[in-house]
Amino acid sequence: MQLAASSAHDSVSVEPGGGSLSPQQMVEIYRLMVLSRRVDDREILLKRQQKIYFQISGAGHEALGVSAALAMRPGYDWFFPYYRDRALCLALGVTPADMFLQAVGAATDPASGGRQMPTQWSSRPLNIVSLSASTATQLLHAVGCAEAGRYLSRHPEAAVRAEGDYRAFRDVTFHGDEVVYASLGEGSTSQGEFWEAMSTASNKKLPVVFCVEDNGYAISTPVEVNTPGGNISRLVANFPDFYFAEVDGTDPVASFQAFQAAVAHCRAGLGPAFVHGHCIRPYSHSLSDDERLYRSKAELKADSERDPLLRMQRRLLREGILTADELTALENSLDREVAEAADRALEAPLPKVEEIGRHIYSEDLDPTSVVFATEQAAAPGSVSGGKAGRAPSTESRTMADLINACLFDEMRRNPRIVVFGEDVADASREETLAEVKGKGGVFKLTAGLQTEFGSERVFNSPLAEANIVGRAIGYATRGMKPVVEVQFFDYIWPAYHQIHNELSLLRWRSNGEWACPAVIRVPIGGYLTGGAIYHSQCGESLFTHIPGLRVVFPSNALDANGLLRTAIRCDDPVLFLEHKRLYRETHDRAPYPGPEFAIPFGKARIVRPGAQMTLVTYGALVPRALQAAERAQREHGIDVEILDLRTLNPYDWEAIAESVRKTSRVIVAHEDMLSWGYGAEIAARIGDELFDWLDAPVRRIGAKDAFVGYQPLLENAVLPQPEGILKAILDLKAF
Ligand SMILES: Cc1ncc(C[n+]2csc(CCOP(=O)(O)OP(=O)(O)O)c2C)c(N)n1
Repeated sequence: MQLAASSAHDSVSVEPGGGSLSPQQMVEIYRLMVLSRRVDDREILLKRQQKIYFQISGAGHEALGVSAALAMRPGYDWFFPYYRDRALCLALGVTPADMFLQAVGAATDPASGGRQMPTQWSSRPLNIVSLSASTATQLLHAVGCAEAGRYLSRHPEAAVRAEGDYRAFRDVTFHGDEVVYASLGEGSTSQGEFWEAMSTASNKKLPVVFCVEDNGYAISTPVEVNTPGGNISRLVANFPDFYFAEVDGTDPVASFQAFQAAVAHCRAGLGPAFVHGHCIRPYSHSLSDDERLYRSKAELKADSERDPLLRMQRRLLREGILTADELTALENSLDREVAEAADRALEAPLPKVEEIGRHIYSEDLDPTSVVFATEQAAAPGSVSGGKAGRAPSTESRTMADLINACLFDEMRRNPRIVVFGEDVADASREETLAEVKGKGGVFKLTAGLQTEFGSERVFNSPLAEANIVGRAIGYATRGMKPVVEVQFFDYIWPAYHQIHNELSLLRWRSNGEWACPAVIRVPIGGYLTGGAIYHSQCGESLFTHIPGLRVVFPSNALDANGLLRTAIRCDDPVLFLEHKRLYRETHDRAPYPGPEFAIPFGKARIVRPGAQMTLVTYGALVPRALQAAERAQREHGIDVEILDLRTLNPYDWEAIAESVRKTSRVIVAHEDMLSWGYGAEIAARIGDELFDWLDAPVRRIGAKDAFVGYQPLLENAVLPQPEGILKAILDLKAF
């Protein structure tokens, strides 16, 4: 194994030998390495005894983990490790007892309270951010975390907690030179998020140490299948401003020297670092895997000769740092420590089943609460908001205007807000702003924000949706308030993984220790005449199906303003869906309602009171339903009540129930496809809970289970139209 560090831009020679490490440090490294292996071995025993439920080991990775931890500062630097980083976590200060509490799924498991598998580390005091089982997602969080640290050090005023601020404005800490660690296996470098994270870290010269722990396999898939040419260092070598080191990751001294240099490079603000450590995987992928099924005997033997524990043991003896007796004594004492910690964990209290719903949402701030009921208190029309400032104005403004105005207001109010996404800046090349008006989003919703608040708070992301959401999560874990934009709902899918498995879950999976109350604004929907398949999509039920995520879908300018304000001040992650067709309509305009105007979530609006039938809807179907209801009244004398849900999670069940009890007939209508759509849930619940009140079956209206075609005839045929809604009203009345 070569010991020479290689670098395209910056290089370091990693010499064999103890270097700057004292004998005591060498012993401490060995102690931590053995401790890590012993915890693994004990867990394997417990798993075989069926006392724990899952085991995946850090065996073979100990030298890398311990040396990375020793080169960094626990509780000062930030850590986004992966499941093999047991030794890293032990060296940072996680105890064997904590690990066994994870393994048994105890209520007192500090990482997750029994919610996550063991090795999904988390420690708030140590700045180890709770990780999921998804490979490589955490790298983008690390990037966002590093950006937030830099932002806070340049804007210390943002760290000050203003009087009266909600819990959403968390206490933040920063030092100005903190470094962020992010690790992964070599197989996971195939994930797009790895490349997205490397790109942004390089572009912004962020202090992130990426550590690839290369054990040669991703479960049964050898390195050359994942990595063209078989060596990830060669592929990343041209990323600018990186410090690169490729080391024998079974040698803690070489690894420590590489990490020391990497951390120094990052701390000095010179850019990110990439440490590629070649290590081994002596215990199969996990206890569910048997590597003898796909690895040759010769290969396994060669690996075992590189076992980092054996090599370190030999070295300590060879260099006279420990005698054989001292080694044995050390190992025996670790055995006792580990056995005692495991025994204690087996006695630990188990999680309470009735608490399964805790920490899905914030327990500190309820977005349905009266705190946000400032609709009445506002003075509509008193000021204009937005770029123009707060000059008196009573003119009606579009939904686009009032969303923009809300962003201006909130950014003025809260220095922790950052806005990023594709094309949201006025101009990435700031110098051109002297002569151009600026872009400010493809729909101009963020126009003027960069000019007003500067390029550190409003900036363009790369064209990569997972990058946007992943970085937002990283920002939010530091207490920042990212309000990001995904340019079109049709292209949210690369970010779906981040939204589903990370954004919405962080609070629950960490048992309330971490949260990421970010806002994702997304233009959505059709009725565009020519929008076709890829600019007309809905699909909100795929997001309302995710616990932990608030989903908002306003139908008019005033609601959009008030709901966006609540979204931004809320302590939960929010998906804020903005219907493109409604952005500049004439019928849904309103005067600017002032900078404190907010609407609580989960409060439907009665758009049209009626006595004979209820029509539950939202978004662009609100004006279409209204058209149909007016005709039903005028031409057929049917009095339809229309409820605009405004927010889809939470939704206003009470308002629905009250209306249905009054009318006994109900239609649920939405623009998204009918089958498995949002209306199915509402209809099912009405059938379940209000059956006795119904005089007719619950009807649903939605798009055909097809795609929106480019030719307007094809669009009209697929999306629900007022005529179709009217027909449903007549049919239901006749039932
Ligand atoms: C996004 C995602 N896809 C698949 C998996 C299932 N899985 C878990 S670990 C793993 C292999 C990872 O290999 P590597 O990155 O080389 O790390 P190693 O386990 O070898 O340390 C796979 C495929 C997952 N957890 N996440």
